[in-house]
Parts: sequence; C-alpha cells; structure tokens
Amino acid sequence: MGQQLVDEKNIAILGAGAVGQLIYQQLLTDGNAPLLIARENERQQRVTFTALDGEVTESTAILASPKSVSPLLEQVRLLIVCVKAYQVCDALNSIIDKLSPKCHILLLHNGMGPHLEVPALLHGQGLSLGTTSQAALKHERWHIEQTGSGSTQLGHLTGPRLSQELRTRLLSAIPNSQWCEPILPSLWHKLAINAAINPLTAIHDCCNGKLAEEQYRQQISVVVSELIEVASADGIELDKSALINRVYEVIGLTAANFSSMHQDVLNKRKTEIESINGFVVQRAQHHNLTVNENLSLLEQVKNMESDYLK
Ligand code: KPL
Repeated sequence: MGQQLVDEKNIAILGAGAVGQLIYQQLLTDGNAPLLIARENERQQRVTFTALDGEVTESTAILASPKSVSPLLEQVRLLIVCVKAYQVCDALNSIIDKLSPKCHILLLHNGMGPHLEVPALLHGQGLSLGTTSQAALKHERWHIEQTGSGSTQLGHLTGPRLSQELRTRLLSAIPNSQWCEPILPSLWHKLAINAAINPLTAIHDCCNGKLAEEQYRQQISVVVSELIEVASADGIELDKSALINRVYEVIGLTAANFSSMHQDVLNKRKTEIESINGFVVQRAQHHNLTVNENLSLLEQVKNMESDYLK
C-alpha cells in the first residue's frame, strides 16, 4: 500500500508521538516521503499539523507497524527512533530483524542511557544520537501542534556513518539543526537543563518560571554541579557558569510552560526521571561518586509515580 510514495533511500520514524510526528512533518515539508512506524497496522493515515504560525495542513502518512513483514521496512536507510528513552530498547528489538544492515539508526529522545545498551542490539547498523529542544503538543492521536522552535543537535556515535546524502536531507528538513561531533557533550548539556527543571516543577507542582525564585537557586546549582562532576568522570567536560546561565535562560524562555515531567505526573503517566536524574545517579554509582541532590529528586519523583502507577 502506498509504496509508490516511498523512495528507495527511505527515512522512517519509529514512534508517532508528538516529536515523531513533528519530525515526520518537517521531512515531508522538505520533499521527503518518510514512513511512520507506529503501533497501528500498515495503512494510510490522515494526519493534521498545526505549525508555529498557526497554519494547519493535512497530509496522508504511510504507516507500518513493527509487526508487519513489510518490504517497506527493508528499504529503510535511516530509522529515527522517537520513542521515550525507557521504550527505546524494546522498540528497536521489535524491528531490528526486519531492517537492513545498511539502515542507520538515529536516537532522538529526552534523557540519556539507551546509547549504552543499543550498540549491542544492532546487526551491523551505524548509530547516531540527537537532542532537540523543539516542542510539540499532541492534541489528538493524529493531530500535533508545534509549540516551540528550538534547536536540534545530531552526531555520530558508533559503527558505519550516516551517508552524506541522508545527513544533508536531515539537516535541511529540521530547522536550526546542526551536525555536532562529538555529540555526547550536547546530550549532557540538554540533560542538565532537564535534570534541573523537570523534577522540581513536578515536585512543586509549578510552571517552569517559578524556578527563577531564590528559594530554588541553591538546589539547581547543586544538581548541575553534581551532573558536571559525573559527566567529567565519563570524559565530558562541561562549563558550570555557561550551563547555569542556560538553565535560567530556558526557565525564562519557557516561564509559562509546564515541563514534560510536570505534565506526566499530572496525567498519571510514567515519567522520564530514570533517564534524566536517574542516569546521573547511575553513572555516579559507576564512578563511585555521590550525587545526593540528584538521588533525592529521583526518589521523590519515583515516590510520586508509585502512588499512581501499578
Ligand atoms: O525540555 C523540557 C521539558 O519540559 O522536558 C524543558 C526544556 C524543561 C521545557 O519545559
């Protein structure tokens, strides 16, 4: 179905959440014919997109499911994995046998951790990582709205490299995106922002802007200092004052917003705490370091989750 719409060097997106659908729309708008891999079975699906300027467009997406023995999957040359960090390994395992060794994998999610486990799951495919501060909101299953512009950093991690052609297509489609090598510092940088903002807004049930108040200053400083020490033990050097400035810049720019973790707790969903402050704690334990503030935030959010998750 719809195979004529999919070109040979196809790009597929695994995970049709808000970010997955946003990247799909950006690729489509830039002249690509991406495939969306979602839970739903293979079919054509009308999707609606509200852009930053309010313009609404409709298009027909070609859906494949990881279960389908679809020849479409064999043709994929770039798989962009847009599921939550805690779903990455299961999602990849469900599809990896159907992908060509020539397919490059790009992980694009909040938090960190899967990049340590994914290389062992691959069958010769190359792996790149990315982080984005673009924001999108899912109004309905197939209607998303872009709510923030932001920037995107992408870069190689292991194995065969993404072809120059696919890299060019990707950077051309995603506004304000850069290819960065090494990529891990960009991921740690974004992790620091999320580690400082997300759990505090969830615990104190507040919008991001509230964290500009003096009462949170010391805690934010300690969260970031601990993360910098752990990153350094992992071989990544980060600059504390630049990072703290960026955290407050994001707090200011998103002052009226509620963080994704705040929304997860409000809607009684599993949060990404394990791959944000939990990742800092995990790497600290690996290096025999103590990160009490990150550990305390991890435990507080996990306690909140345990009240509503079975
Ligand atoms: O990325 C975010 C999130 O909510 O997950 C921030 C930057 C904190 C914006 O809300």
